Amino acid sequence: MKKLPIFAIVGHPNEGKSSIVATLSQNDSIAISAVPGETIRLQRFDLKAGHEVIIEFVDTPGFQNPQSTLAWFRENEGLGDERTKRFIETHEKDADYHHDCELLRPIVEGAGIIYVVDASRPMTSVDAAEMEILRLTSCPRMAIINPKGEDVRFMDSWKVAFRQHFNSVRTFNAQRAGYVDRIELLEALKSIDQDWEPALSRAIGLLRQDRKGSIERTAEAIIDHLEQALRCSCSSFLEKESGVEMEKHRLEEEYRGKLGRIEKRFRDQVRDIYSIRRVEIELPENSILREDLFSERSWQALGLTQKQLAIAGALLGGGLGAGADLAAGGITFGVFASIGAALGAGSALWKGKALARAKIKQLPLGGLKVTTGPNISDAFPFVQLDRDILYSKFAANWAHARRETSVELDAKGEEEGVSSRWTQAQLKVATRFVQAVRKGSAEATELAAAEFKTLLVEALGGVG
Ligand SMILES: Nc1nc2c(ncn2[C@@H]2O[C@H](COP(=O)(O)OP(=O)(O)OP(=O)(O)O)[C@@H](O)[C@H]2O)c(=O)[nH]1
Ligand SMILES: [Mg+2]
Repeated sequence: MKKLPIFAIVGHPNEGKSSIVATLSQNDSIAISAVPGETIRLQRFDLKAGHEVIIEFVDTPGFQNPQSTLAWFRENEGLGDERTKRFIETHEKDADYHHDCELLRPIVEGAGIIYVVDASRPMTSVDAAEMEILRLTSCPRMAIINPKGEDVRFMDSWKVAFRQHFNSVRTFNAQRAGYVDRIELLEALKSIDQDWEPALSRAIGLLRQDRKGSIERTAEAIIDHLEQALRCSCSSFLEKESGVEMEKHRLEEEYRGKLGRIEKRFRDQVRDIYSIRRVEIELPENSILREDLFSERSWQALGLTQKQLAIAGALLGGGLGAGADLAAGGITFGVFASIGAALGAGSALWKGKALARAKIKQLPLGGLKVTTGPNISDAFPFVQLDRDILYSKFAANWAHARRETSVELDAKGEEEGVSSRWTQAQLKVATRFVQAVRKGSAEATELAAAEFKTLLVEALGGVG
């Protein structure tokens, strides 16, 4: 049994080799460029499950001199790796064969080959030479069609050639492949060399386990975020009643800003869970997630149906009805008259830190405390939840090769909200959590969170 499965990615410049490595190894720091010749030397990237390296991918610049390399391979006989070894020994000091030697080296070390082509272009004699060299090395090898363009005219001729030269042929779009596509490709790699089967099966098992952990952490992050969003409020203190209307507007802005910041923190956390280190992952053009949290489109597309809202309303008791929600987004204002001694936590927000507690007593009596939030609408928690779930699914299936903003996601890339499909029993689980948070009971919140987590794990697509 070979220990660590190693695969070298080979192909013409600009065919998407580094993109395949980035998506398979879940590493978005790999250099990908529209200009051919980006990768100029061999680079090794590990795919890890937890801290354990389970597969190694070797990114290569591709062949430098395939025609004359093939000529040499044809002139020189040799069994197994022996001929490849001799080729490297003979050419390693020759600058004309630098890349060829480099990419053949992992094969001698026991690596398999993943040959990448963009099958939207016709096959050339250079491609034929490359495929023939790989066949003559007799290493385990798979061809991957990375369909960069829509053109399928040449697909059949590619497939015929592939069948003659490779143990397996797969289509894999490096910029769109999600978790399931990645697992399927790894499963297929098992078939190119039986010796790898045990190690790859173990690797896939560890990846699934790792995925399970990520989904559970995501569910926990959603629960934390929802709790913060439900508790979120802003207050200030006014000396005169005449300023209340203006202050309400200002506070509403402040409240929205605060919600936005805690949602951003949540999204940062989710990206971190899925090893997305690029600061902004680009949401598709028509994504509902690009909408403001309180926009009408968000509240129509996400959250509960009218029928469910009636159920949630009854379970929550005393919230706002659906009609009022759409108008105000459930943002409520409290205006409280206060006197110096009664100033609570809200007053500390007044003029920020300038207001020291010791000075509170010097405040004129009879001021007003203005508060925005917490949000009391029945619909709000579910709109926020759907946003979190959609974002999480998007991040969980992010292809680490994606760079350009122009990349469109498949229609299945974004679904409508999840909560509108929840049954009464599921709504009960969710509302129990919302209610516990609103009541401010830490114990009840913790208790409800456990069951809620199971529901969220399921909503995130299960852990399979
Ligand atoms: N549309 C589309 N573009 C892709 C796909 N895969 C890669 N590309 C683009 O093709 C270009 C080349 O991708 P790379 O991954 O750098 O290709 P490479 O084979 O490593 O290139 P070199 O290192 O130059 O040999 C980049 O602009 C990629 O964004 C794909 O599946 N679809
Ligand atoms: Mg490259």
